[in-house]
Amino acid sequence: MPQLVEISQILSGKYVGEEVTVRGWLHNRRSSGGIHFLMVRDGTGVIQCTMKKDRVSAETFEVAKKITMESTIELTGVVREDNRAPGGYEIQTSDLRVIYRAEEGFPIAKKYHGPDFLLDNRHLWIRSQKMQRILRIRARFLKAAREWLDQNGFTEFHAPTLITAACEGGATLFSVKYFDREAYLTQSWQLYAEAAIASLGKIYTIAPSFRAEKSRTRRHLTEFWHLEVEVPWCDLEGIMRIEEEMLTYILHRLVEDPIAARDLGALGRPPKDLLRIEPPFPRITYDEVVKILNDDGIRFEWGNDLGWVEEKHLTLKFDKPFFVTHYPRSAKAFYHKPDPKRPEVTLSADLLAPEGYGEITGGGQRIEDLNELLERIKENNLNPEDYKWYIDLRRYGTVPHSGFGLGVERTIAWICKLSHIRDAIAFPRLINRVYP
Ligand code: NSS
Repeated sequence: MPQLVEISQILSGKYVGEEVTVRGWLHNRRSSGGIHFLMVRDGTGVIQCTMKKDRVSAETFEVAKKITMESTIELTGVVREDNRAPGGYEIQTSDLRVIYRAEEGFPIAKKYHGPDFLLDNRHLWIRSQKMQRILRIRARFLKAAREWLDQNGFTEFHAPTLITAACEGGATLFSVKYFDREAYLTQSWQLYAEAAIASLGKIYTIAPSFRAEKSRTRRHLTEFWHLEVEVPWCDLEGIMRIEEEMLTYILHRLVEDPIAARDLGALGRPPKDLLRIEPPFPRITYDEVVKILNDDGIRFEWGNDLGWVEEKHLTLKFDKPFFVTHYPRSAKAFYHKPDPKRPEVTLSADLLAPEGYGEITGGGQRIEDLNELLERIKENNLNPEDYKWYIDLRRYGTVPHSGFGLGVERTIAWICKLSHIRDAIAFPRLINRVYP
């Protein structure tokens, strides 16, 4: 058998003039005169394979005529450069073997399907070119994030998923029956991360977080992937620098990678948009945001958290990510450190993606003082008993520290210019969907 190769390698220009074998799924087929055009997909890419009647046996030509979509096949032929072929290369087929013939009637046809149909058939829809591209970018995004964090001295740390105390408020906790008591699914690794910095120093995680979000929006999942970072001896400005450096590195790595760059372009994101993003990102205060909104005729009261309408309006004014800092203590969770110069606001920062997308990270400086933490727990009507071990951290070797959490799907949605967060993950969990 000629050498078995990956389609991505053919598309990168290797193997021109050589005979190769590819193995994959029949993505599509059309015939015209004496030629079959077979689109073959192998998980690394899709390539056009032409089959001319006079180049193969009559039997093989007949097999190709009757083959069903999504059948698994092995195909051999010579690679040619051809700018009429999608991707610029094609295989001139000399042999074709069907490994498993798919049933007739693959549910996803070449016609418009509504979002519910595609979500019901998500196990098949993830084979689409669009989903392939997004999932590849997502994988490369996380690889680049790990690279940056590892190169900069961060240690990966894993926090539990089953927990007993809320980090981001009780309203969005999923409760789980834990033998004869109640437990919850984690909303964030943060409280455990604050314990772990005294063991490992600078740390990060990439893990799922859960929120029982009751609203149906284009930017909320009930299960999302959270890239979180926690750093001892770090203040608000320090953590914003880490965020902008890390995100810039990731974006530039994506653009430098020919496959990711091609995927971005095909999804409607010109790679150069990402290449011009460089630190420092603009920083505006919450107070300035309130003024901008009201000046623009959007009535917004100081003290509230920014919602979708406000963020959308604001982010349309920017073409790179920017920080909103110093949110009021009434709009932020109990662990945020009040600004010593102005205790009604916190040393917090959210990073907002431009072009109408909005918040992609949340974070800031944490309270390190025991009494201040006790006071904030009380102010938020939380039970100190539930936070006993977390409070302990302020008794034994407390330290100024900061951290943030980046929503992976929100960030991917912005990078790939998606209109809904559900397409940034293979099997989205939404208020009305846990299947398939
Ligand atoms: O609630 S956050 O703003 N902050 C935290 O959870 C901190 N405890 C993180 C930390 O400092 N370690 O959530 C962080 C990010 C937020 O900016 C979004 O990008 C994302 O997590 N996020 C979500 N993505 C998708 N769906 C939902 N429901 C969601 N909630 C938050």
